[in-house]
Amino acid sequence: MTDWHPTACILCSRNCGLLVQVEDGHLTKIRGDKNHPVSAGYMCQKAAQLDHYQNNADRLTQPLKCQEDGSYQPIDWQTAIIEIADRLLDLKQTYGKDCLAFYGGGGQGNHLGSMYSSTFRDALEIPYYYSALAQEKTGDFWVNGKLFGRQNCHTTEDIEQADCVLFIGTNPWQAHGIRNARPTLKQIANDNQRTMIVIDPRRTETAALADMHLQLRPGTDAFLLSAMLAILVQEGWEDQAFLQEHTVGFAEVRACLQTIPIDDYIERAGVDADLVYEAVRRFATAKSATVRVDLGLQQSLNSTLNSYLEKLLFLLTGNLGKPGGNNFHTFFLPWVGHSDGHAQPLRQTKATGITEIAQLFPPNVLPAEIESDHPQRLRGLMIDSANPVISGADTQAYQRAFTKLDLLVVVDVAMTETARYADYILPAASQFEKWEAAFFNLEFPTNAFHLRKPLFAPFADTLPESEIYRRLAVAIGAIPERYPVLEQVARWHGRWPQLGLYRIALVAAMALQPKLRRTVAFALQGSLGKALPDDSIAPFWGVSQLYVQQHGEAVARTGLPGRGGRLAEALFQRILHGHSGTPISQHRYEDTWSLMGYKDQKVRLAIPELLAELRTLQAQSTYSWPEYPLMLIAGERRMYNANTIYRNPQWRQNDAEGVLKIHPMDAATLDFADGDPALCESPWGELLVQVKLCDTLRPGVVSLPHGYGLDYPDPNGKRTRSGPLLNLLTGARYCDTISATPFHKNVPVRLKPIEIGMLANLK
Ligand SMILES: Nc1nc2c(c(=O)[nH]1)N[C@H]1C(S)=C(S)[C@@H](COP(=O)(O)OP(=O)(O)OC[C@H]3O[C@@H](n4cnc5c(=O)[nH]c(N)nc54)[C@H](O)[C@@H]3O)O[C@H]1N2
Ligand SMILES: Nc1nc2c(c(=O)[nH]1)N[C@H]1C(S)=C(S)[C@@H](COP(=O)(O)OP(=O)(O)OC[C@H]3O[C@@H](n4cnc5c(=O)[nH]c(N)nc54)[C@H](O)[C@@H]3O)O[C@H]1N2
Ligand code: SF4
Ligand SMILES: [Mo]
Repeated sequence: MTDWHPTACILCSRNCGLLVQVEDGHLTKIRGDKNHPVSAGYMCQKAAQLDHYQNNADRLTQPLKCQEDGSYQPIDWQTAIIEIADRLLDLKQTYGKDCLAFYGGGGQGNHLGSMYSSTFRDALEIPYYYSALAQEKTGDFWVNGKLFGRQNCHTTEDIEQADCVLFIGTNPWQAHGIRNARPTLKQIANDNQRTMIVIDPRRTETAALADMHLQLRPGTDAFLLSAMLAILVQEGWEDQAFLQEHTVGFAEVRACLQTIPIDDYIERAGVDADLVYEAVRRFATAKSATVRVDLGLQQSLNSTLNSYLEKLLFLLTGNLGKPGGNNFHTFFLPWVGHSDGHAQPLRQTKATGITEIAQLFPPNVLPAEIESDHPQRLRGLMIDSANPVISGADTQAYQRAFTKLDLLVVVDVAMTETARYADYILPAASQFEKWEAAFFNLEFPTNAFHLRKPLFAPFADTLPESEIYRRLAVAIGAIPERYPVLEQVARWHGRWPQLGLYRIALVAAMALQPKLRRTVAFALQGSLGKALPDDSIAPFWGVSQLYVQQHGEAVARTGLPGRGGRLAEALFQRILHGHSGTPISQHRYEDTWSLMGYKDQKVRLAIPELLAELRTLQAQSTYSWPEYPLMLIAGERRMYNANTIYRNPQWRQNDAEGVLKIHPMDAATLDFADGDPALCESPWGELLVQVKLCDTLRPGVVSLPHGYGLDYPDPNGKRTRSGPLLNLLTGARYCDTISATPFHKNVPVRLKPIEIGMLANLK
């Protein structure tokens, strides 16, 4: 009988535990792993296709260097590493470190390498770190900083226990984002004691299960949510005891909310007023209520303000820090930073002057930073685990800007549209060919972590990122090739971890050599790593130590023995041997408050910048694109899209074309029938699409899927683009003023019929 091996799905932030069978380098059978502490056997239809990630025609096999004629030739690892290191150092010396940036460093499932890439980044002092997170979540992080004292005080949702669940701009049925989405949603729908409310311009699969659906006009969340909050205070439904005990600033917020013209705002949002009043009543009077949001709220007009308003909903009703509410969670490895200007001055980009949030910079400004004529413009860029030519707003801007870089290095498993602009392409081993882990450990009260063993040896001449960045760090002179003393002590540790000798030696070495402190991930890899099944996992020993220092009691509550260093050792051993994932901490609900940034544990409800924006909302015109009468949702999550992780379009079991959904009324006005081709034009670009009539949309709204438009060889070997490359339609400057997150969900467009004869001339 063939063995089932534990691993995880790498397609979305849930990282469901899987059991797989393998044969001849293929994943042959895939099912959910019941032993996974969070997903407990769940998986969705996308995971069944994972062999398309592992095996496809675009897998990179060896390092490549771009030649003068634009072609790529193989180059050996050592030469590539030395040339890249020299060119990075040379750029830094010639133009100063501000000319360097890093993008990505971990996708939906491969975060282990980011411990090494971030250490390399720090060692080279690369100041600008761009990330896909900063085109969705930085508005949220900024608000968290103001309300809770730190930008990484991130809240989770206790959906399973909530009496009332409010989903705003998210469709968990398809996108997941919550634990075991489909059974969880069905459970709420089948329980008439509980209420599900959805705010979405489409009647999504989630909305169809809901008790109430507020099908708003896209981009009007700030109007609808502020009207809901105004109703809440008008009716006196706020939780006075909670506000008194846990917050300051309510009077100021209430004064602002009392000026909201409720009926006008509800009308602008285009929803039925009675439905809105009833939704507020149900939410505010439920025993427990939680708010779950995602891109529909964060990638739409007023995005940072929206993030504030949705949080006020659970804060004013006292739903923070209790079962069935929103709660702070721990991070096993804190991958969201905090930028407050105290530890070091806040960094700003040179050309667009955008300020860091959570230590991140937004992809929306990247092309402008490269194309600028500022003397310290961006010249050297490293991209790892991201495909911004496809996924960033304004594809044309990326294509233009990337040709103006002095150096572009791409680390990926596949030959991507972004890699085609690189000077050097470094091939990474796939996530099933190396030890891996995802840092999306956002659970509360029980948090969990899953370290995965490789299923296969690295393909061809590929390397894991831990080794790629180690070699680069050695080549720039940041770390030694070996750590002989620590390595020796680590051997003893391997035999007698209970003596804690390695810990003492490491602390002493860091005290003696401050440089080692900055590159400790590599020191662990090069010493303790030698005594472990794989050197790349050694930093988790250090991470376990830090996690226990901060959350020791919660770690002990999971049933682990000892305290301090011993407890950390026990946690590390459990992670190392728990191949289906393990719990790492068990908090009590009241502990939520100790996870907050402000020492007095009081939420600062009034955010002056956003209250000011709220006061001027009325003057905001609801629609300012008369030439573009339709509103495009540019990036819907469907059955068969998964970012740009699968390259072979064959993985899709339906919707190969990635159709543009349009309401039958709009289709009738424009004289379109199902399956017609159309030209979709926005103020920023145009795209050929195929229309599909769909009455679940609000009239006036059209929708295209995210993650299409990749080039892949067809059966004759000819590279062909499949489906809409929708970022040809989006604009880099069409974004939030505070966070620069794009307004992808509210792109103004118009549709034109096209003759079949015109097709050949179009993109
Ligand atoms: N199948 C699949 N699942 C995925 C992914 C994938 O590519 N495919 N990607 C993963 C990633 S990276 C992410 S970030 C998540 C995103 O997960 P979600 O944000 O849940 O998914 P989306 O479909 O992008 O958008 C959510 C909803 O917002 C609605 N919406 C559009 N405009 C507005 C508006 O103005 N206001 C409101 N209130 N709603 C609006 C849309 O109709 C849509 O139903 O999904 C993850 N899961
Ligand atoms: N218009 C529009 N644009 C969007 C969105 C939208 O809704 N609308 N959604 C946005 C969102 S929420 C997100 S998160 C981004 C996602 O877009 P990106 O940040 O570009 O990330 P992915 O598409 O997940 O691409 C992951 C890359 O990692 C590579 N990879 C896979 N495994 C490994 C590995 O082990 N090592 C290395 N080095 N590489 C690996 C894959 O080959 C792929 O090239 O797209 C955004 N773009
Ligand atoms: S795509 Fe997300 S929800 Fe589906 S199996 Fe993978 S991790 Fe789980
Ligand atoms: Mo995302």
